[in-house]
Amino acid sequence: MRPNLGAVRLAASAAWTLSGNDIGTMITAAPRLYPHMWSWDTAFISIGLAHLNVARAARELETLLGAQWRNGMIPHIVFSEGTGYFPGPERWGAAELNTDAPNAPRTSGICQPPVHAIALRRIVDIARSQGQRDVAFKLLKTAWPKLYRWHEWLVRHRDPLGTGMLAIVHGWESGMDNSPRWDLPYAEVVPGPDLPPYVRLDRGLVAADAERPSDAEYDRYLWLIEEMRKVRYDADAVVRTSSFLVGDVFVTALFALASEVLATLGEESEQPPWRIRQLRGWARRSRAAVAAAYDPRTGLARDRDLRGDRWLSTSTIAGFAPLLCGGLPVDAEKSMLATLTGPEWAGHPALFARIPPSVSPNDVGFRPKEYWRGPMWPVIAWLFGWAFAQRGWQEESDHLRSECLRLAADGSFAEYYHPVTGEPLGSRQQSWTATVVLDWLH
Ligand code: 9YW
Repeated sequence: MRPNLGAVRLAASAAWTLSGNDIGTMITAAPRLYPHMWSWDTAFISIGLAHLNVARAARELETLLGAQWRNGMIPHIVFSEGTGYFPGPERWGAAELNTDAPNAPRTSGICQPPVHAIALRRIVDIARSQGQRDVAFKLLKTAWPKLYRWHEWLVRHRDPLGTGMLAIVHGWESGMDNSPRWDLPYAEVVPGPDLPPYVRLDRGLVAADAERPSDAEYDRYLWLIEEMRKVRYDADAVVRTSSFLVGDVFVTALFALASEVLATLGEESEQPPWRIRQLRGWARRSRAAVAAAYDPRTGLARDRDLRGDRWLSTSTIAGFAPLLCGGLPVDAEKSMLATLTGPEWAGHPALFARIPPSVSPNDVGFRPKEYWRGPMWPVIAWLFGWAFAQRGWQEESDHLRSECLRLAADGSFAEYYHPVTGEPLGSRQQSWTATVVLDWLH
């Protein structure tokens, strides 16, 4: 029988999970599989921490921001001293090759989705609700300029067409590593004979190999790092030379949403008005780019392969990106919301919980155990739930919350779940799963 913890025990185990993953200098993404700090995980982790200890949450976010590159990029991994994850700092060689990268802590050379302003918003609100206005204000004052520089870096270096559609140079940057969204562009990434040999460390560690990306996928992930090393992680040279360059509609929607959030936080902390205006302008442009990616034939938004100069119409959860940031005509938006909650997606009769899986169970490419090719990821449900509440869709937001809490009631805090059976998959005690549960329980 599947365990079913009550709210109090579930909250206590979530807190226990976070403290178990606290190695003193940081909270790692997961105990064995991911013994370091991941950029977007940390944004979510700090939200959960805020419910337990606001000062600790502020410190966690500040640790990540302390590893920001001099050019403004927030790196996708901040390495701890821990071992057991590949590729580690030596394989990336970021600090050796680029003077913008910090020497300590060591970091990777790419980035992840810009959800940090959303975390700052949550922490500030939680702090205020607990009467800790001073902690909130201090965090806002230190974090805001850094997040502004991060958004500025994205606009300066990742908008190659100048349309507001932000580009990624590696599937890892999307946070949805092996999503079928990237199958076509990855097919054009051909690892060269000079790909240095490597040994994967994730095999057989916490999950069956079939729940992780394949070796052929890993060869391509590693090859892209080689390409970036050749241009010493120079931001513009990477965009010019990477054999993978895709306008990511989900990242773009998160950027639009987060830029609006950051602008409002800027008003609350008396930041320069021109910067606030600029953030709203970036949000507007990226919202328009997301709307322009909408395909009326499928009712979903598309990514844009910038190397192949083609739309990528693969149907995945990312196609609902416009619901995060708005910008679609009312009718299109209504029907997209109905699709998300309807029988193709969250309302599919076979599902364990009524939350959207990463790929529709009706899709030929649906693989219910395989990472971003079918499983449910609580953190993605949280993002939609949070955005829906902002957009005034309270009922839909509450529904995602209660269904996701039902999914997570087994207390495993799995990295992802089988959409049909609710079986926990991937890592257990994954920090960001614990954190979204904590936020939902408060
Ligand atoms: C990897 C840490 C990270 C997440 C990503 C997820 C996975 C790591 O784990 O990638 O080595 O493949 O895809 O979104 O940040 O939880």
